[in-house]
Amino acid sequence: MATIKAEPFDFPVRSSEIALIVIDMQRDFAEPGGFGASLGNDVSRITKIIPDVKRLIEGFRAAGRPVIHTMECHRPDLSDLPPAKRDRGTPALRIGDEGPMGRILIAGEAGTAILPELAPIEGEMVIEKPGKGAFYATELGAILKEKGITQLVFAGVTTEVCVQTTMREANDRGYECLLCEEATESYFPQFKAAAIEMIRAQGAIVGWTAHINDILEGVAHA
Ligand code: C5J
Repeated sequence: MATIKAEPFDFPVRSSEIALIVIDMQRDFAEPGGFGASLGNDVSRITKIIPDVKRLIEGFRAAGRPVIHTMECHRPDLSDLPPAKRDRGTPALRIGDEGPMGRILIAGEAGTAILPELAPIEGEMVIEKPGKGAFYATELGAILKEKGITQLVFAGVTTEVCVQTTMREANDRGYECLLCEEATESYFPQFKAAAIEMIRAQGAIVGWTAHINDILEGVAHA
C-alpha cells in the first residue's frame, strides 16, 4: 500500500477512497471588506496560501481523485442563521449585512464566492454549510458514502475553526483525515501551530499532518 510521509506516522493511502476537501477558501475570509476583516483580522495571511492550495487541487485533479469545496454561508432570509451566531460580539459588519462585496456570508453574493484562483471546475462538489463543521446540516456525509470516500486530505481556512471542526466531525464518523500544513492558515499563527499539534498528538487522535510535496507525491503514485 502506498503511504504519505506524515506525522505522527506515515499515512496509508487507499487510492480509490481518498479525496481532497478544501474548506472555505472564500473572498469573505481573504479580502478586505469581508467577514474575516469585519472581525478585525489581518486577511493578508490567508491569501499567502493560495498558490499551495492551488497546487494541491491540481495534484488531486491530475490523479483523478475528487476535490470537494466548502463554503460557509447562509440563506438570504437568514433562516439557517442562529441569532447566537449573528448577534455575538461587536463586529464592524454582521452576517447578512450589506458590505462592499455584497451581503456578508450570504449564498450567491460576490464576497461569499470561492476565490477565483481556486474556483471549482465542472463536476466538483461544492458544499454550502451554515456551520463551522462541513457535516452539520449538509449532504456531505451522504455524498462521501455514495462515492466510497473514506480518507480526506484537508486544506483551507481557518485552521483552528472550520478546518479543525470539520476534521473532528470526520474523525468521529470514521474517516481518516490528513491536514496539509502549507495549504491551511489562520489569522493567528499561534492557533495554526496549536491546531496542528493537537490534531496529530496522542497517536493521531484527530488525524495526520503532512507537507504538501509529500502529499502530492503520495497521491500521484498511489
Ligand atoms: C470562521 C472559518 N473562521 N471558515 N470560519 O469563522 O474558519
